[in-house]
Amino acid sequence: MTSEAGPMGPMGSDILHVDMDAFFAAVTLLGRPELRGQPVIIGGGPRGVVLSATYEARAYGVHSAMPLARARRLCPSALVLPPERDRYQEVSRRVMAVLRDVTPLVAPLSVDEAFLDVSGARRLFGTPVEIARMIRARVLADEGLTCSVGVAPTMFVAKIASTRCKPDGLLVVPPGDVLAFLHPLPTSALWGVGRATEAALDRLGLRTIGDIADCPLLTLRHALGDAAAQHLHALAHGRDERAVDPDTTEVSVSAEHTLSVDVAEADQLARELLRLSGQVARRLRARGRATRTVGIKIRFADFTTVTRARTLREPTDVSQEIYRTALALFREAGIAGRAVRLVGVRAANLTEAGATGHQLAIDERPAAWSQLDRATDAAGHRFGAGAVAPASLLPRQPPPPRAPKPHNP
Ligand code: DCP
Ligand code: MG
Repeated sequence: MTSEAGPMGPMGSDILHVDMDAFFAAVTLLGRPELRGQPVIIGGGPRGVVLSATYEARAYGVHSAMPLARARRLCPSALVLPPERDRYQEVSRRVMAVLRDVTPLVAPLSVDEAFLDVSGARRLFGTPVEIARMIRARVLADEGLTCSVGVAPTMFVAKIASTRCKPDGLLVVPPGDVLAFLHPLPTSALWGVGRATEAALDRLGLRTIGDIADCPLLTLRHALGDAAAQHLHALAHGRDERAVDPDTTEVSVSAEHTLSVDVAEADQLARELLRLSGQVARRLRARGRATRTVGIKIRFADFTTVTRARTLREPTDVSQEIYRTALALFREAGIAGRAVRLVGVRAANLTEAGATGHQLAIDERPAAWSQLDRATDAAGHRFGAGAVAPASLLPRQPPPPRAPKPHNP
């Protein structure tokens, strides 16, 4: 189900909350396509609880944090599978990278959800609702997974919106609709309202967010204390002063790809390096960063792996620059002729792009290259990441399919 409300891209609804649908279950099902459409529960661990359940299982009342024994009683036909945490982390990293391609203002909240402030991304990528559609399309195309996106003027309303349109939904709450959207919802939908607070509100006869908004602050204070009363009262009136605080600890950007068949041909590997260099450069530019150190990773058919890195004279965020270095590292590594299963490009030792200026790229036509990169960024975001690629990336013939490997150690 996809629901959309409100006008297209209202000014002021600039916060997105992105949350993957049935995340652990959906990722596990990628490796078990025969189970699609069936009730599946990811569970286990010392406490024996449900970690994630497909929507087919949820139809029976199964939900996360429920004891597995109870879930089995509610839905005896459900298949219970153990979690595959490495795969979830890997997918999570790539999804977060998709989000950071849009804006550096990304605040991950957990393994499968994040807030974005897209107010500065409008000029490049369109209205917030267009950006939300683009993110959903890219996550589906790249990972085969659905997510739900809430678009609103504040973080907590965006989060409620994404929850309300799950699964596979998009819900826009324009600023003028915030109160009408919030007030009919139960008090438990508010951030910070757990069981105890819900019970305290209930004793006051407050069942909906609208009830809290109408309740005198003094009454709330008596029941909940000063801080909680202030907090809930502000939220119930749609006020939330928090800003999306990006995780700025990121020290490197990388892109890697497991080839659909093992490849020994140098030309084909060079094309892969070119494509990955473009991805890395795009991610750098989206974050306003430049790299001083370019690295490559090559994993052979027998899973042995080599990495090489080189520090540049000047930082760069130009695709061609990163590619040239990656290609040189590849040629110098003396690994020609060996069958390769995975190729990666990494940019480390990051610095602010603004401090370097793009004119410093050591290219014959640095300005032209970086302009080309920028135009490609914009087109790629409008039409999908594969829309614009160097001509040398176009495959000469489609590779034969390889049986999907569910796990990539
Ligand atoms: N998770 C966990 N333990 C919990 C709850 C969740 O390990 N008590 C993990 C499994 C989930 C993932 O975190 O797949 C994301 O949590 P969500 O609450 O977003 O749940 P889902 O993504 O599974 O479902 P949905 O977001 O569609 O409601
Ligand atoms: Mg989720």
